Amino acid sequence: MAIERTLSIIKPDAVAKNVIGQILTRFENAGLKIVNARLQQLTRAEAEGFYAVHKERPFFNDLVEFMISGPVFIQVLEGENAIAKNRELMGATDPKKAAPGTIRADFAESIDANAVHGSDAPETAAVEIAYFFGK
Ligand code: RTP
Ligand code: MG
Repeated sequence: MAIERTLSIIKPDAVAKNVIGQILTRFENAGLKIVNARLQQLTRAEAEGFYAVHKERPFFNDLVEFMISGPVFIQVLEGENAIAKNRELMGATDPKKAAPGTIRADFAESIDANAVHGSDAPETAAVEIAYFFGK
């Protein structure tokens, strides 16, 4: 199995709920290592750049507004199959459809305020890690 790195973001709703630690514990218990991290208030330009792939989607403006509504906790997770493992821990985008015990099932409010982001493929993981942490 490959050792991968993935970008994870604890979104403003979960930071406001004071559950950064509980979410990081889930990553750690699943064998993912936090190899870089910081708490940051995103600017509008940073949020728009990060979600540029969704620029034409109807939810883009709401998504950007939400992502700048408060600080986010951004981290790089490393481990075996880190990208898929993180997506599994997160659960489905819509918390109503997320499997019981997943981060979104337990901490997310709605499809908009859904607690966490995780890269969805090796290519996007590399781009997203470089976007926030450089090479
Ligand atoms: P993420 O990128 O944040 O890890 O989430 P994801 O892969 O599960 O979902 P994606 O399709 O990449 O969408 C990015 C974020 O946009 C918001 N969204 N809203 N209202 C809607 O229909 C809708 N669809 C997506 C969510 O916050 C989602 O996480
Ligand atoms: Mg996505």
